[in-house]
Amino acid sequence: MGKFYLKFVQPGYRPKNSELVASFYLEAKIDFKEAAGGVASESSIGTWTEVGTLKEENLRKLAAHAFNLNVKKKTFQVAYPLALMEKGSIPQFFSGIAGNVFSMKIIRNLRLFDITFPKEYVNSFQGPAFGIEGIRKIMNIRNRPLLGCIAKPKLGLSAKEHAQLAYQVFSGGVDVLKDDENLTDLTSDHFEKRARATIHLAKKAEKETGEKKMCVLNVTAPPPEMMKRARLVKRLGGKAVMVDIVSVGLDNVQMLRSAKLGLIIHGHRAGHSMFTKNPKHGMSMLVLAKLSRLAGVDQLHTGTVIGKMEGEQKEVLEIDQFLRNKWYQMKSTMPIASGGLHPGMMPKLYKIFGKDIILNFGGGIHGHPAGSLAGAKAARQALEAVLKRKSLKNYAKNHLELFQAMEHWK
Ligand code: RUB
Ligand code: CA
Repeated sequence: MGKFYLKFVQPGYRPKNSELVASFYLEAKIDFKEAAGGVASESSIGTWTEVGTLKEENLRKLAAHAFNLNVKKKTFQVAYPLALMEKGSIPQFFSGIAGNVFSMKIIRNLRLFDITFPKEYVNSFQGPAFGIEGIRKIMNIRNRPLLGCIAKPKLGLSAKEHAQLAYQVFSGGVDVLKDDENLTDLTSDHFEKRARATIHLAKKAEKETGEKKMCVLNVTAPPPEMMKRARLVKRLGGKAVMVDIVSVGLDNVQMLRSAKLGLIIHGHRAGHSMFTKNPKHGMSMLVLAKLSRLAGVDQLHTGTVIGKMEGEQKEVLEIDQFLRNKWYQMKSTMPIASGGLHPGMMPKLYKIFGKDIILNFGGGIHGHPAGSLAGAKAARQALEAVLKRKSLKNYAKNHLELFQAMEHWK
């Protein structure tokens, strides 16, 4: 078995521009080199033994090559010829490169921590329909982060209460109000009722404030229902839908994108830590972010650095930078920092993330001692202070809601 796998190892291999190059961390139960070859074999054209049906010519043309082996660091790379890949297909990517290899007995731990895709492969995907530029145009916000809010409690509000909450935070200065990840179509809060009422009140808030307001409605559901709900949002004049990318799968995100509904796709990543959290096994959030951008996500949750969720600064910034950077023909994706944030954190958030970000507050708005409207005002005041280069402490002297927030979350 191991000897056959060595056919897939070429330590000094120089990958071609047309190849995908995956970077792995590997803890093997057998010789490292043989195991690395095993990963290259099983994720490309090989199996555990020689088979007469595999012609030498095909082996030469289609075999993936393990190279750049570092036994001490337990890392290696695999170059995959483009001919192994179905262009424009996220499912086929998972079935090959992120497939059976994670189940092999010869492996104790295996992590796909990065991947580079060739131009032809990237350009075969639709990618985001809007990207950062498109979102800024729709929202008419040029030079600052977008201020987002998650309706809270995450479940338990009626559709009417949810819409009224949206109206309050929009009036207070929030740009984007989103459903939470498990809020779909519930007996206590029907999707259609929520969508109608929330979009209606968002339009009212737009007229009153002169600002654009975005409701992000969660269409996460089995695919036909997901599509039905997205079409409803479009008919109602909505701007965006949210989808839980791990729950529905990136193939269904591709389907949503292919429908060309003219809606911004907001990607919530609930559940990603099942395979991204263990640093020795699974797939990194960076790889998931690359795949999400290919699939067509316009806005993606990537971590806060200082909030309540996992994600070190180096990792989060690397992901965010990737999402904003040029990538062949692909539009950008706007990162979202969300989870455990409150207005007092605004200076740090702006310093870490800059302006191309959605700063998203749930508890940090609705937990304000004077209520959600005051919470929204406090968050907007904090953002204003930062943009005017004033300290929150000074700004709070003339801004009651910010003052109250800072007293509350010391
Ligand atoms: C945050 C929240 C989101 C998290 C998800 O609410 O509801 O689901 O942002 O995490 P709150 P991530 O502001 O009350 O903490 O964005 O890291 O995927
Ligand atoms: Ca949530």
